[in-house]
Amino acid sequence: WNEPIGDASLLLHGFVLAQEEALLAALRGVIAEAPFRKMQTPGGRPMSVATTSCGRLGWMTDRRGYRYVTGDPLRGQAPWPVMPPLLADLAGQAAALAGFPAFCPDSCLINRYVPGAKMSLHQDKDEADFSQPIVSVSLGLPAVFQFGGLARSDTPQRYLLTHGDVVVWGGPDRLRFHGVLPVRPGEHPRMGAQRINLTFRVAG
Ligand code: MD3
Ligand code: FE
Repeated sequence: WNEPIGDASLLLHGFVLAQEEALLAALRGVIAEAPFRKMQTPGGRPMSVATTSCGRLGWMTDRRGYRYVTGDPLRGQAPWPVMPPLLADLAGQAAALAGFPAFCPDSCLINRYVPGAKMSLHQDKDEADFSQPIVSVSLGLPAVFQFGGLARSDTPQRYLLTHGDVVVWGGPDRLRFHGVLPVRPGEHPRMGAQRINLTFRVAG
């Protein structure tokens, strides 16, 4: 079912489950080409999530800052894997249901959380056009998502994101602070002891 969670954000429970196997096969292909790696924050601390990307632009962070790049730093600036059309289509369909009919992402950031990994409250501000929504797909172990306000100090709402859930974040919600609480230990029948989150963006 579809659950509005903000002025212009929509949680589509189980939206990708009908295409679970094709989606996982596409994801495996991307990861085989551009493996997960742990990046460093500009402050020099390792992120607890491991990341990779597909699409024209991939997100990275190192001592020089957060940014999108066309070449994978782990593979000699080779282009990021092509965004599998199935993934781009699913993201586009979800965005349309939330009122964004022409969503054409040029970047898909893939985050892997093992138990204990988390993402602290932050805003996504590295993209060029904040009028474009972000679409996320959650896979594997459940996680508590924190959805705050436009100020870091605003008390966040909490939502449980589970395997197959898709969220479209747009309009005034696009710049809300958000984060993920530490993933609890567990074993997902299809994904094992991990959570994988895909975020589709128009970055450039
Ligand atoms: C709400 N990832 O990669 S996805 C991120 O589960 C990130 O890996 C989280 O935050 C994860 O930047 C959350 C959901 C998400 C993504 C971007 C948003 C929610 C958002 C941007 C604005 C508001
Ligand atoms: Fe984010």
